[in-house]
Amino acid sequence: MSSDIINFDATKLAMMKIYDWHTGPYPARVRIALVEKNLQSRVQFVSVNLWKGEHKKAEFLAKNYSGTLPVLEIDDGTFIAECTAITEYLDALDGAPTLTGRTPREKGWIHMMSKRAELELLDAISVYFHHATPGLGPDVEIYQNAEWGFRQRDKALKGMHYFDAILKRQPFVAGEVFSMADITVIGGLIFAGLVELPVPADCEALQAWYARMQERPSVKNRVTMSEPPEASVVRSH
Ligand code: GTS
Repeated sequence: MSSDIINFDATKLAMMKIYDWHTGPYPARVRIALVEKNLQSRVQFVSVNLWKGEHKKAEFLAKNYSGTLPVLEIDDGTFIAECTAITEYLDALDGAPTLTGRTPREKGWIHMMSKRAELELLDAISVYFHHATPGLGPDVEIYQNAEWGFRQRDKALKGMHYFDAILKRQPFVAGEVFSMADITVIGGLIFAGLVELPVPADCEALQAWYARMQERPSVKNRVTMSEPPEASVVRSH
């Protein structure tokens, strides 16, 4: 271990900003990563109201072309979007990555499992939400294709069975240790809860793993750590 890592002092890091929506499953992934890395004191959250479509306004699109949350702003003015990219950035800050792998093999495997969790679970549920339910409302959902949405819901249910099979044989999604891949599956199950898509009863390993994940402070406190004061009364996605 290099002396730089031993001497790493998070309080010396310049403050970062995270454009966030406190109940959103994707921004939750970054908040979980922040707490796992003990970097939460270095971040100021800026709330972008998804329900009012603030993420589709020109001012926000200038920060993230894709019009999605979360976005990380670092002190040189760079905006980093995409949960995976933000997590990789945060994990690299102390030179001692714990979430995205240390060796080339670990890095490749964790990235693959996280991407798979997006493709087979989280993104599929997001498509279901935006296409086959009222989503964020008519002002934001300008194109909907319900058939596509229901197909993605079914894909997500299949994805839950895939991750159940993985978790039957190992404690965490990418193997023996907690990683970004677990965070992505957690995001998927948070979104599943919001759209009332329960984990099937026969996915016992996935259910048991999720119950264990909820005990981690990073997961437990993910909403309250960034919610704007007016939001604590009514909590909705
Ligand atoms: N691939 C992106 C990532 O990984 O960051 C997806 C981000 C994403 O879809 N974020 C949601 C969003 O901005 C936030 S939330 O659904 O979790 O609250 N959705 C708004 C929209 O209109 O797509």
